Amino acid sequence: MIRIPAATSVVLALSLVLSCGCGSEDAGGNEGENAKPEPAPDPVADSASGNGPSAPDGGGGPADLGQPDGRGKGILAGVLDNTLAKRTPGVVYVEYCQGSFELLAAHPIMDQLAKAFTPHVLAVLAGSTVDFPNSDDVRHSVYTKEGSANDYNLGQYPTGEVKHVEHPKTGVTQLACNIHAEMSGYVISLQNPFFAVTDKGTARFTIPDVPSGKYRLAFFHEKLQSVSSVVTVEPGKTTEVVFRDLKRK
Ligand SMILES: [Cu+2]
Repeated sequence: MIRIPAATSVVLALSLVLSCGCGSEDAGGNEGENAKPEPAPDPVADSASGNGPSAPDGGGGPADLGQPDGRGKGILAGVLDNTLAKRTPGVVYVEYCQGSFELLAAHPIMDQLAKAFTPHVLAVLAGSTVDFPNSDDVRHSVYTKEGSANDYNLGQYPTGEVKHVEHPKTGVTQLACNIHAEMSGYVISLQNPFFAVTDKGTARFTIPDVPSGKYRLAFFHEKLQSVSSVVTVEPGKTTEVVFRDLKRK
């Protein structure tokens, strides 16, 4: 309500995406036709990086933001256009999508191998139980850093043991090990299953089967300030989104 400038720029971002989307119906990977997201104004960027992924309730977006329109499903694809994102993965996600979503039957896995959390970044639906095996030949002591969305301390445990941890809250949970200071990992828990971890080397992402409608698309990357963009998913089509001009945290 108070953030009129934010609302204005959301509409601007939306019109950019819409106008570019019309010309790229069959464009696929055509770089020239890509929609360019607007960097989020500071308040949005702050809330995205400060609170992690969350529902945009109270935000200044269009009233139908996050509401599937029931016309079908489409694909969100694109790239975090930044060298740092090519080196380590990030997570691109639909911030809020109305609906209730089933957890995967199999628990997502955050392994420990060669003194590293594997994968480095794991994205899950909030409420998921994550399995933490120790597949390494040394003991580890997993705990979460201060300010994490989900807090836990698994203590020390040896090779072959598995711990199971629920992640009820949405947001960023940063992992560390008491024994190996170099170990670092992230569990990103999200409100809906429309997310993807970016590919190493290219920083590209593809989110399939997104219900058609308008959404706010955001990302998490450990070294980059988060920005978000309003995107439109059309039935049977791919909406290409390029996050440009990204700033270091
Ligand atoms: Cu360790």
